[in-house]
Amino acid sequence: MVQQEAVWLISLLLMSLILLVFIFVYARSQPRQEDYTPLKDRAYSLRTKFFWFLVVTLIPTALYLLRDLPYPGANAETQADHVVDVTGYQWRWEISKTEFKVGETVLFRVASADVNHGFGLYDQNLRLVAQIQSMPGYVNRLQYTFDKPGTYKALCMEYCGTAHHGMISDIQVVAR
Ligand SMILES: [Cu+2]
Repeated sequence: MVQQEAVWLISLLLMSLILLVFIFVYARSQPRQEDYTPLKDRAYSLRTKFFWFLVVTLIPTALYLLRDLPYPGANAETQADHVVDVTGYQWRWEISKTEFKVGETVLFRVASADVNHGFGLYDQNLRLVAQIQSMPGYVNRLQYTFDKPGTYKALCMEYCGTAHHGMISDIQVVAR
């Protein structure tokens, strides 16, 4: 009995001590208004400056980046000089017209007769200039304006079997 009372007393003492620590920390943590006023003012003025900085830089940037809007959409046939049908086969391309003049805008209607292919249009330095999926059951539209003369190439961009690498067709673009 005596032991139990001693343990109880010690527990009570320790709990009080912990409570005191909590009260001390809580009392010390109360913000004193006057300490923070200059800091708050500085932060708010910084925030206001940052806001105007964003307004001044981001609005012109957005306008500049969106200057090409509206992008030519899916119903762009009327704007194109030629509408060309492209069909992917294992392993060749069938392209209804392969000779164009510089400055001409071509709308490629790309489909596939068998499996998924990728219609990739490369300029004569083999730099990719336009690409779209060639899929069975879909006609995907890709519009491109040839701005340089030369021999462009259509390459398959999606591995489609043994002779995938052989799916290369030339497209000639001649100066006006
Ligand atoms: Cu292919």
